[in-house]
Amino acid sequence: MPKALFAPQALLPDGWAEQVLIETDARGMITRVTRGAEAPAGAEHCHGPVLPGMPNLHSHAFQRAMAGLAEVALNPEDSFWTWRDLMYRLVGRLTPDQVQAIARYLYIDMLKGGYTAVAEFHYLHHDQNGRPYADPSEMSQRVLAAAEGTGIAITLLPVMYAHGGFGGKDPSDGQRRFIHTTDQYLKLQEKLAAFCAKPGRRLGFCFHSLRAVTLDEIKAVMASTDDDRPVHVHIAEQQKEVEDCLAWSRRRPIQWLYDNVDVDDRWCLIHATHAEPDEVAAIVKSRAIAGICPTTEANLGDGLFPAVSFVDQGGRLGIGSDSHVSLSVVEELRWLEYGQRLKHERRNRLHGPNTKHVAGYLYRAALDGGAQALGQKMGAIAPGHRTDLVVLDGQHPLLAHVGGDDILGRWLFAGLNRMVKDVMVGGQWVVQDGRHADEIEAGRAFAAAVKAAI
Ligand code: NGQ
Ligand code: ZN
Repeated sequence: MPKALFAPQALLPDGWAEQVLIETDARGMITRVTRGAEAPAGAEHCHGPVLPGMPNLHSHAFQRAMAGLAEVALNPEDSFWTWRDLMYRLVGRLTPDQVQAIARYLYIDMLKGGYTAVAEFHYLHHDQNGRPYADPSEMSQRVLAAAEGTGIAITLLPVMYAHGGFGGKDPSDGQRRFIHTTDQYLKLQEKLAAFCAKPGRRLGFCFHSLRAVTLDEIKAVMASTDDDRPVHVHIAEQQKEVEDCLAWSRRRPIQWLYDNVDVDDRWCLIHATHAEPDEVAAIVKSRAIAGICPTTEANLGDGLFPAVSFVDQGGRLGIGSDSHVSLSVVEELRWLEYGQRLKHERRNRLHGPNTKHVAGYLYRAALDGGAQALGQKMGAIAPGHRTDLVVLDGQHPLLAHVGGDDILGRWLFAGLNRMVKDVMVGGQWVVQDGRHADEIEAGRAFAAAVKAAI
């Protein structure tokens, strides 16, 4: 049904506005936005500041099952790689039912944290023995079903994963559930294209990392279609990955990618943590998105992306919750800025040419970068965009007497998820008064799935 929504304050593409009327069509797309309007009879009133909902550009849904359980110093050398061993143990056991239950509850928590769309970087494809399911798209279907049931929009990124190290090394046993030949991968893409051709869904290409695919494989996948599907890849997250890439090719991972592949604005480089100045400049020039996952990068001891110089040059970025140790827009954006403050020993590091307001810059940049990375028309309260909205708690004392970007400053630097009151995706309310209609039942199913799996 078409809707008329009335907001006391709303963040529009050209700034904050008051008394805003947002009209939508039956498909949940915004048709008209009027500032300084009167609320027409029958309009739904939003009881607080209204923002575009945030895209989450990087998720491995199943990892929510182990979030917080790997924080035990079992080995003095604990690192990303020992965490990965623990993660592979979980991977070895999960069933399709469990993956769906875990993803469903995860996506509800994402909605409650202010995310209205997710890019699911999905590589758990096969059964426990590494054999494709009777329907090879089984696991992908489970992830799509989980998203649909919760109301979150999704860009599904089925992952091409063929090798266990640079130069086409054989995969390890722990990776058996991820592996495709190029032909198998392209068949999976073809099948999923039909399922993703509906509102709230998008399909993209995805290479797990340069460790997992060869140049020929990248080229074959990229040549398989001329549409503008988004393309995601993990890159340069850990020093060991950089060292291994140098040993193999005498190039660093980002350097190698730009030397060999035509990277453009369809691409999203996940992490890009260890980027040298020439690599930072190459990413900026290509207009690719840097997909930063601050809480996971901190949790895994990755290092800090050179965000200050990237942003100063006009680089585009977005945020992802990745391993899901946090499901909060607040925490990702706050730690993106705080990492740079701690590194540079200065305040207010990330801002743009049009705003010196850090929270205002971060929120807008992550909206634009996230929408580009997911390849969906969202991230703005403007005609032609999906009606994905977050309504903050207009009664919260911290939000009283502040306006404009100070609203974002309060929320992102002094607030918490609790300030998210209502959330709408595609014209439907999915969170109201801080709750999702299915959260209790989905929480029980999650707990049962995790109990059986770990
Ligand atoms: C992943 N996760 O694929 O889930 C990776 C770890 C790898 C993060 N990098 C595994 N956060 O990179 O090989
Ligand atoms: Zn990842």
